[in-house]
Amino acid sequence: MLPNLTINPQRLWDSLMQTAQFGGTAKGGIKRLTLTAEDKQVRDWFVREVEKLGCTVTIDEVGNMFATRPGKNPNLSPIAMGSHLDTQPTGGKFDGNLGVLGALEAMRTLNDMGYETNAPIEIVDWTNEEGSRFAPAMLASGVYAGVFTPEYAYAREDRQGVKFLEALDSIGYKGKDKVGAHKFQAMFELHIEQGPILENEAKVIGVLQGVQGMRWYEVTVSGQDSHTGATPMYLRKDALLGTARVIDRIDAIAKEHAPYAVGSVGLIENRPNSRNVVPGETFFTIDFRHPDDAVLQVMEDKFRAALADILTPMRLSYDEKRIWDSPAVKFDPVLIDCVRKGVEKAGFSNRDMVSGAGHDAAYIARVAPTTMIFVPCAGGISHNEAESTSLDECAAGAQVLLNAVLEYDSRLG
Ligand code: HGY
Ligand code: MN
Ligand code: MN
Repeated sequence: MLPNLTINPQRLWDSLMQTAQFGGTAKGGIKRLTLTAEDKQVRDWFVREVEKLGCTVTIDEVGNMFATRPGKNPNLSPIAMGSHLDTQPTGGKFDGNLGVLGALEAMRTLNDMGYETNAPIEIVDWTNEEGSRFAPAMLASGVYAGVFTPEYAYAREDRQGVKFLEALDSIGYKGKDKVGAHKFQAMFELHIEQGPILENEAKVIGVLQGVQGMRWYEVTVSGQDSHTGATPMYLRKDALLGTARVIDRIDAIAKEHAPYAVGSVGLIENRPNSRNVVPGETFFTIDFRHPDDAVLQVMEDKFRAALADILTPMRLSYDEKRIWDSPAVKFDPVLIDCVRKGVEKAGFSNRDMVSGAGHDAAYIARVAPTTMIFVPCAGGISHNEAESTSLDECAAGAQVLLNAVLEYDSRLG
């Protein structure tokens, strides 16, 4: 019979609020871009906290951190609870943080109760989940899963030209462990939903079935800088105008594949960005997502046709490349069942769902049985400094995470 180990909601909340100061913003969010001084602050804090619990910490060559608590049987591969501590530039307090700190709370509870699991239990902090500073997203869990090489990750540059490896070295978190060498037998990831479904249905827990497919592109449009006063409209090669028309078409493509398709342009650079120069060049990014990879392909084909249809008649040239393709993912049925048992034990309302957002779990599912647990966030708002999730919702997620891990562990004994 599994013990009734109850997490400490206030302690979890206090850790969430305490670490929110690392990169905290005036609007109550967090700006903690990966491999910055703020990321180092929260990593240093995390290492101190897990070492207090008697964990051993190993760090791999792209900065993924593994904090392992011993179990009865050292021959059993660890059961992992992972997520990320990096944030968007205008991120919230809970995206990623709840997954790592919820796992910390679960581990603190095991220690409080002196409970010995069969397998070792570990917490994982995956480097650069957000993909905001260094594209693509989930970069280091992708290296761990063999999707990218360490060299590919090292060479990724932010928009200031700083390379991933330089930044990793600058905060002292380039570990010695070969990426992928540190094995675990399962991973559970707790995360906020980042969308409105759970809140709209007044459900507390999302029992995840998988993650939708995602593709990212980069486009450079080239026209001609010219004088806004002296250049007649019919002679212009206005890269920004062409880009604006493409952006509108991207929105239309997503709406043509409603209700699940989404299409966004989030990053745009306009050059020379001077009020009296017709812009000669733009750089912008596209983010397409859909649960069905075949529909994603149709969206991509339409997008590429639109570039030619719109830009060529405007005498604009362009360079387009797909920089990321993360196919739709299905999670492991055994782990999903452990989450269901964990939810039943805790007695929370719940519903099955697929994640709209990307997560490290999407890549880790390629190399180990993986699943996720969601809790609501207010108004479904995330990637926003106003991101908000209540103490009770955070506690519910951490409790289900602990219950699911103990359910899985009990099947090993
Ligand atoms: O892009 C995503 O879905 C994740 O937040 N990195
Ligand atoms: Mn996240
Ligand atoms: Mn995010």
